[in-house]
Amino acid sequence: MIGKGFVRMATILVAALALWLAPLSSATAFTPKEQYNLSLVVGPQFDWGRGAQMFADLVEEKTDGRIKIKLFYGGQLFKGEQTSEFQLMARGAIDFAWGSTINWSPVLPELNVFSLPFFVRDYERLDKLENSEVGERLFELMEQKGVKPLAWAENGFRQLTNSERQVTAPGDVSGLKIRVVGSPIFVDIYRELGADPVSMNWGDAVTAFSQGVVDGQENPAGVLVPVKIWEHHQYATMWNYLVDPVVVGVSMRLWKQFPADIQEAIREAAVESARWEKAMARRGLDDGWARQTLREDFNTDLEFSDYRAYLREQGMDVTVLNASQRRQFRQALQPVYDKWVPKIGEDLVNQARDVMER
Ligand code: X2X
Repeated sequence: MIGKGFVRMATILVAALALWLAPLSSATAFTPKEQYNLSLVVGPQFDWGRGAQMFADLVEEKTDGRIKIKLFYGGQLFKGEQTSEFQLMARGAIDFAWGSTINWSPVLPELNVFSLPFFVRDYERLDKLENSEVGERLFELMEQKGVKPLAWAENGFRQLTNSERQVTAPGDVSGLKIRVVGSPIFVDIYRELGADPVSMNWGDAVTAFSQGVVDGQENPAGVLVPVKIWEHHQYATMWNYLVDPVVVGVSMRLWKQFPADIQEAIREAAVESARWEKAMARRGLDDGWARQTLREDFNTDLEFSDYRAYLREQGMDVTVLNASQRRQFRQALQPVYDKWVPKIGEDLVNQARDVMER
């Protein structure tokens, strides 16, 4: 039998030890690094880059200067190899990123649900998808693989530009040499249309446009303007053929080290900056939400307020495809569905279809 005196003594000892350790543990549990890095494929003049800067500023403000984030543009942190961004984050070599789902899709094939051609048709359906159980499931998959996603931002619906001719039907793409991102579904899409797709990292792509190594490329309006695509390509086909969301993410290893109040501040900063950046990326391309949000919620000074009009003012020949023209392309691309739906997961694709049509 253990005596009462012993129990009392042991209790006092444990309590004393706990008191002694308590201040120590809260003081040493979290000391921020002097600076955290944030990875970006593009530069500071893109909506995407400006959104990331707003995020960094808001994080610093909301954490009273404890968390400072420095932006690394143009793929510096992944040495230009954009499809390696996700894994570098998972390993903790990259702290934060505003990462394109296309660039992360080689690690997470489910993200190709956004790259199925003519699947996500408009902003309304995209928002439904991101805010649904499909969006949640994609976020869970990212977490499981080592990246904590905080908000959906946007590169945008991708449009085709080229220097040879206006594209309105599948046959028009045939024979064009097109720069595509290093994600295999893009190669399949352009092969199926009879084009000659060349995978290139973004940094090399810009050089390739200026040297005329390729006839065309595909990117959202928010990328076409800062690279002055009209200097290389006269024709733009606005066909919203697939969409490229951007995820504001943080390395899971790092996320777990942050105390709850810092996590909350970072999450709020991500949601707010992503909302602003989405509105920037959608200027003149949606039903009016974008411009209204920029004006009323953010009081943003805009250099221009309509992407399509701006491209036309630069002398581009811009064609917006109608529903029946888009349907022709969709039909021509059925083999891409046959190959890619099983890789993405048939149940996920069906769930996405249901969510978008709700
Ligand atoms: O490389 C591209 O085309 C870009 C900038 O849009 C992406 O990072 C997916």
